[in-house]
Amino acid sequence: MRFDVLTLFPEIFSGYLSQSLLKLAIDRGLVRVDLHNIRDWARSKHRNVDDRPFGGGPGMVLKPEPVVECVEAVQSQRDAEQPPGRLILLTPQGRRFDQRVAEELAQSDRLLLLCGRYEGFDQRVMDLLSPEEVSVGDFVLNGGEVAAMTIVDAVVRLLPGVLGDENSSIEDSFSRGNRLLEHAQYTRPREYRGLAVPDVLLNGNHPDIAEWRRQDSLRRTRDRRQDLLDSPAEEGSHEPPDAD
Ligand code: 6GU
Repeated sequence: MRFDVLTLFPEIFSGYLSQSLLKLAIDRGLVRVDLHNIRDWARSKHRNVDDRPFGGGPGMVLKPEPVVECVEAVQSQRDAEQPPGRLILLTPQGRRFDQRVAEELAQSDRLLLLCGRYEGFDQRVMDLLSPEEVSVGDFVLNGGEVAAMTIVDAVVRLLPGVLGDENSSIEDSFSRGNRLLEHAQYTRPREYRGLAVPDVLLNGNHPDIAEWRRQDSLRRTRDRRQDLLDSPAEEGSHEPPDAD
């Protein structure tokens, strides 16, 4: 899968790309991430990419020309038979990103992630390019870069071969097949500062362990995220366990 990240601050991604699971996936040829600096498409001598809003008001607006031309140039980097990829614009005005959206995006061969800054994009960027607008939550970030990293991170771990089998993402919380929060986990020592690991996890009785974990997941979900239990089951997902 190929990601193209269009941003005024490609350096923000550099550390992330050279670390972690993503680095492994890139090295193994499963993922490619290309960074593009929108400023490279600025025309003026001073390479301005933003300007004051018509009508007045605080902050600066990203000019349409460098953004549109950067997107078009990146979209044209492909073989004739390849589709141009899904264009996603990161904005707090967008469709809310969640695990379902991550699973949907993971089906794509190529995503272009367009990161904004300042007070946003000139409306003609959206009018001309018709991007899908995506938000990572109901709060305001200083720019789309952290949101784009969030999306890359969540999507990459869903790609076949990226996680080892032992860390399969299929049972992750919030995925189509699981609307429960994760159960508690313990490791050694068996007792720490007077807190003991539950006996059931120590006796090797795997049906009992599975049942304890199921109940713990359900208990946590009820306490913390009742909304996950209230929302109707999705096509193809398992029913939540009985609430007893
Ligand atoms: Cl995608 N961008 C910005 N700037 N703020 C956000 C966001 C995106 N999602 C939530 N807040």
